[in-house]
Amino acid sequence: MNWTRENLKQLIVDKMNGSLLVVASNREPYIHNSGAEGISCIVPASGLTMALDPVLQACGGVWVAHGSGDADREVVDEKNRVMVPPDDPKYTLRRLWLNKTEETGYYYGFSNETLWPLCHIVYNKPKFEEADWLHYKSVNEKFAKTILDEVGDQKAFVFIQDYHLTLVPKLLREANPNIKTALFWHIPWPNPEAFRINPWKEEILQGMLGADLLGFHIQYHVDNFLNTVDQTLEVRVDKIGSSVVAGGRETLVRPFPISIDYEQISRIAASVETEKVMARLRKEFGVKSQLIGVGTDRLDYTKGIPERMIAVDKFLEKYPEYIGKFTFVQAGVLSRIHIQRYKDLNDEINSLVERINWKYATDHWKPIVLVRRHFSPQELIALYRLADLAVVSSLHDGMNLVAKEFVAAAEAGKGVLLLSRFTGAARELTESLLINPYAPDAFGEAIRAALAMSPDEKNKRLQKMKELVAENNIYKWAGKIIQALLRLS
Ligand code: GDG
Repeated sequence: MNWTRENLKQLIVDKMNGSLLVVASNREPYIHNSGAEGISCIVPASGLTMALDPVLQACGGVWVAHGSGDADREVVDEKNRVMVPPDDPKYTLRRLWLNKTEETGYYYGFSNETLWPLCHIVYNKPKFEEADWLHYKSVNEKFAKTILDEVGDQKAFVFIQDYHLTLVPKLLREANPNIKTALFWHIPWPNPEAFRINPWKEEILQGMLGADLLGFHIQYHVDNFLNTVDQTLEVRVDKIGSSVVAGGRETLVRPFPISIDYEQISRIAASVETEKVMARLRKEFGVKSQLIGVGTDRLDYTKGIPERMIAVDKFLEKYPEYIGKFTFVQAGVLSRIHIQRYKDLNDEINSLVERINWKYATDHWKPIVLVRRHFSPQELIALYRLADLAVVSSLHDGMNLVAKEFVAAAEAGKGVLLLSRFTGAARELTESLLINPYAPDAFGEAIRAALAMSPDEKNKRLQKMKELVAENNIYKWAGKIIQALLRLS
């Protein structure tokens, strides 16, 4: 079956029998901010939003999330609801509010200084502060209450996102056992040895096991999760059936590799408008060189951005004939900047870029252009389209959507993907140049290999990956999860 927005919609209309679909996530899919020209609305840079917004647009329903924009309160009704997308309303966004203390403890603290480093094995020690944990618990309760309010006495499926909301499935089950819930884990699940240091591991696992279905990107994360549960809780783990049985209830645990809207991205990529945006971006970046490398990420220490800069240095050192001919454009939106580790990363990237640019720059050229601003989806596509190579060098990543977006957008015969082996995407995109970001010399060689590759070889590799991503698109991901959830009801 070829999954499209249309047949996903059909599946939901046919099978949901009037049940409500609720998505819950920390981050909202649309943020309203006020500026000099009044209120504007942006789509935040997150894999999750890129993935789920098309799904809700296709099927309607409610998205419950933290309202984080400074004009968010101004556009909602008395129940904190607003219809989105603003220019073509398709579904309800229900916002909930967090005060500064809650946000600090739950979001910056427990979610991003505890669970994020705990699950990404990148040698950054997690923090375990009891005060953060208490805020995390109370914010999870707030989410559960808001979801229950939206559901009322309707039949509902609730699709919960990620590590911010691990306690919500159990809270929903206790309050309303008729609701069917799935939780999708967007980041890696580490091995039991890594997870066992978490002082609240039992409560987190029990919270998650309140769901009927737990999804991870790849089988490896499923196996790690089942092993973690096996070693932590007194429950029955069925490794063959891939489920956990506790208190007479079963939670299925399955891999669902997330993806992108291939069709939409490739259509925008081939448009005349994108060509104009490409020319504008070249000008903005001041890039005159023939060959362009591109990286686009949230500035996060898991994404291997310094490692990428060092690889560019190694490459130019070994192949000086590319001096003046190759420019690497790193686009990165600042992320989680209230956390010291992220500030340090930002400083580290600045000083690396400064050092490398000083080493090689000529009067009219520098090797690395760092652009720290938010790009529109079309600008991102234009950026991919400009690239002779794109680098995804995560030290550890659940999936990595940038890799798949690049595959969809890139020009066949021109673009080459360098992809870290430590991403979920590496399991599917095997025609990329797989790299180990921890090995700078070999990484530098891979840049050279990409640039020296024949157009024919580039074309073959990219076409194979395009076919794969076109088939395994975001609608398939959502459709498979929803089908699995519906089968349980
Ligand atoms: C988590 C997991 C998993 C980036 N800059 C801009 C922008 N982006 C978009 C990209 C892409 C998304 O943000 C980033 O997605 P990733 O998947 O690469 O990474 P995370 O944000 O860490 O996502 C990850 C994902 O969840 C989904 O499950 O793949 O492993 O860590 O879509 O294009 N978007 C816009 N402007 C930017 O400047 N509009």
